[in-house]
Amino acid sequence: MVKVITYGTYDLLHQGHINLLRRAKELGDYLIVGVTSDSFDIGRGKLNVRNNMLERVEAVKATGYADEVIVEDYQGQKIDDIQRYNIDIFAIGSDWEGKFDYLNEYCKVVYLPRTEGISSTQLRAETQDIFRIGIIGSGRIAKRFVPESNMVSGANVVSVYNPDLEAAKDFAQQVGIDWCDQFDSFLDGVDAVYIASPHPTHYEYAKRALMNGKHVLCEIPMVLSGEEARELYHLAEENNLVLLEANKTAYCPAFNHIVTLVKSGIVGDVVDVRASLSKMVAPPTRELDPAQAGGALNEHASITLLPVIKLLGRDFSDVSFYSKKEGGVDVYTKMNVNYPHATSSITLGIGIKTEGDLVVSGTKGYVYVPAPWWLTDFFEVRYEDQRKNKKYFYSYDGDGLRYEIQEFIAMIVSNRRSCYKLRRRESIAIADIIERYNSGVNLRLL
Ligand code: C2G
Repeated sequence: MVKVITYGTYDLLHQGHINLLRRAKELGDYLIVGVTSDSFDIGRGKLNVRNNMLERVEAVKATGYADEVIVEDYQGQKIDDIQRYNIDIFAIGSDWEGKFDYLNEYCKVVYLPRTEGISSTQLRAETQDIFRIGIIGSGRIAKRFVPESNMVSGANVVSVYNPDLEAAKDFAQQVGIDWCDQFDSFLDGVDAVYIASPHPTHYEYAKRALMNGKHVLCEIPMVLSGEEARELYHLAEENNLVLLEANKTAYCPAFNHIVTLVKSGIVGDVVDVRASLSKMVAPPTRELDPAQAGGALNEHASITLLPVIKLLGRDFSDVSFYSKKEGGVDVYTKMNVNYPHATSSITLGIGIKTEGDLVVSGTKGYVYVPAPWWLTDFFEVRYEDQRKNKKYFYSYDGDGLRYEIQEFIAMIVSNRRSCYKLRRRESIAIADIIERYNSGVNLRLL
């Protein structure tokens, strides 16, 4: 019996897939089809897959060509499968010509002709609503947003707003979009906005955009007070709009996995979370400008509080801060967030350098994420008995903004107002802590 194996995502199953499966089946007597798992696809940068794994498996089964369907979940699995199932022929479409020659060592490799003129990418584009996004502010992060949004189907950045027309123009010409210095006409031309302006302006822009029926993706810190955060989420809810805080670590696959592993008890009960983030800056820069809500805490608390709030919750008992200030902003802040059964400490610096790692300590073991932990692509779960340690590797593609843009568009498309990766109440709790700091509650200066 000649056994054949082939693999694919089979999203929005189409005639090209069907032809491929038929040809693969004709190569032998028994066809095994490997369908990629959702997490494997995310890991290899396929963020736009529409059908979930079960739907894709069902679609492949319904073609009638597969004698057996298996799930492909990790890099290198093809070699394991070929040996495990005693495969004679590995078949794949000609778009992969040459890429799987390394499998010749294990079985015969056949590249089958690809069906021209049809693809999942094309089908997704044809059926995808396109959302026109306008960027507010044209600084450093805004520049990264444009290429990252090109990786997400459904997101189309069309214009930039900046009250400083020259700055808007410069930016627009660099990235090839329109510009505007009139906020109302800017809003008229978009379906959604990405707010990347100085921190103290976020609230007003978000409010005006929501009141004008626009979805909002807002850079961190979304706002500087809990009350403002509550008000904006309420406004979004009332107007049936998406408001998402662009806390990019929250949406990256490796960080999500840390949260689910810890929540499922892999390190026992969590008793301590320790996160650090330091990025040295040199003047002139907004991080050192008190008028622009500069300082280490305003700049970095949103990211570093994320693992604390996600893993220990919002019911903290007390928060204290220790800061070293220079020129009216904190260049170093140490923050302790304590809970009845756990503690956490956060070290932030823009004028003090330290190791930027994350450690989540529990009664059975701990999770260690090396610097820069907030761009999570690797972490290790460690135990007293080192033989039980486990390392996890992920890809963190590009500048990482694509994950939050993807989440934002998915929420708009599926009419979801809440995102489990960063709950509204978690974002509010973070804003509450930032507010405490800025009003000097439990703050000691060094
Ligand atoms: N295919 C085809 N004709 C098309 C489109 C796709 O013959 N018009 C083939 C592909 O070449 C592949 C199979 O259909 O053999 C599945 O394609 P995808 O769903 O796009 O999956 P892919 O990303 O190619 O995954 O481990 C996964 C594999 O590497 C392939």
